[in-house]
Amino acid sequence: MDLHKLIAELEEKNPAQPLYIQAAKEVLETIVDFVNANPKYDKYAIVERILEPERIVQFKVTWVDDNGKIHVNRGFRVQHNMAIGPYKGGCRFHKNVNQDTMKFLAFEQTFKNSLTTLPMGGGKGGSDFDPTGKSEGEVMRFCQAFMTELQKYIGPETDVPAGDIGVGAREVGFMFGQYKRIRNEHVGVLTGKGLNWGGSLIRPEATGFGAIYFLLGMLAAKGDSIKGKRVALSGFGNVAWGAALKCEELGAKVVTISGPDGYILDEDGITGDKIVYMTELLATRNNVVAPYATKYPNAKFFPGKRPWEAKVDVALPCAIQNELNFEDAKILVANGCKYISEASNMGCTTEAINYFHEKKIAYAPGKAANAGGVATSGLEMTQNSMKLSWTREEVDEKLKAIMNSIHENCVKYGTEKDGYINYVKGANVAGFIKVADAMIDQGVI
Ligand code: 8G0
Repeated sequence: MDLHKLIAELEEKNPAQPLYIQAAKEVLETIVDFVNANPKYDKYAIVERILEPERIVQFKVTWVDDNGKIHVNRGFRVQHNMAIGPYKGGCRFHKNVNQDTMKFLAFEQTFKNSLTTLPMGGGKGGSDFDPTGKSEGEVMRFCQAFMTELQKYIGPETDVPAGDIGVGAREVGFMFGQYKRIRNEHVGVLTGKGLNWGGSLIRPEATGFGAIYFLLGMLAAKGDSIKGKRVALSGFGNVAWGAALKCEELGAKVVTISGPDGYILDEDGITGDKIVYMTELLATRNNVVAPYATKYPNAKFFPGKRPWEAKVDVALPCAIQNELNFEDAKILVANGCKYISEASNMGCTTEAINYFHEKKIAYAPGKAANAGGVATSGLEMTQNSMKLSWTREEVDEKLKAIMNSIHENCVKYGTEKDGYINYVKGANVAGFIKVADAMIDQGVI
């Protein structure tokens, strides 16, 4: 493959889509040597084909607020690649969502889902609907209007959405209800469902748990341990919550969480009832973290700042794409941070990642470190197909085994001559191989 030509074409074909270009460029740059060493991929034009989403649907979502005012939002579903299983990926409701966001997330999802070892293709969806401050009735009407369109394109063997930023168990419930009403089928068309109507144990915790299980692999690879490590989390949603629970259980000390309004530094550690309080904060849907410092006066609130200025050993971005930039990376490293396990999707900018690599810091990209979320969704799909429910222990064992296998694959394809593990390269090459080989087997389609 001709890397420069492909990047030039990528930029030309995707004008004004910087996130998609960022995600795709990173993959191209890290798989180029592998692809050029294996001519079959060029023969079947696999790289060119994997760069093009199989289908993008965009639709109008019209809904009425509590005051009778009519609103119009955009809904999206990007069905990126179906080579190894039905499309799978969450739905994000966030004011910044556009086609670029959806394309980059669906592209990353294809590689991530491949890494999980489970049969899932890559997809992503969502809307520019902003749930901040919306009433329950407004959210329900929005979800119903969204699903009225989306249901045309999904199904348990076709495309299985789930939640993501702004979409939790409540929204999945509203969407499931509407799908069931329209199609008259109670099937596993969504994951992240409630426990008594097809959901899986551990799914809410899975992304955070998985990111910590992956971190255990990163630590072990350096002969290090998690005990006593100081950890900075960003965000205060589902992912940060799961990570905080697992850190407490394993003896690491979480000292930060954050929101769009700033970050909290709690030197006493974010444990026990404070982790429960994170879920209460989230449930207010005000999208601010400041009230934590009122409830726990020993903690400090830094308005407008990000948690990466705290002195920590481990950083876990758990919020949103490009939330950790070059300046943040420099401060983290200067303060002695040695491990970054990315729980958000594309949480670090390209410049931040390059800096971590230059300084030989262990950095795991989201598509490896946060794959536990979608992996557990895959386990939910299996339970739905078998019409049974596994215990907490059974799901947790499988999740641990999956995260271990992803770590091993990253080591296999990402270890450099000096022994440094380039997790970005490892994840991209390992994720690529499975999808690419399946595409070759299935012919030119
Ligand atoms: O379960 C899912 O399909 C899902 C939901 C939200 C995010 C992700 C992800 O892998 O980023 C997956």
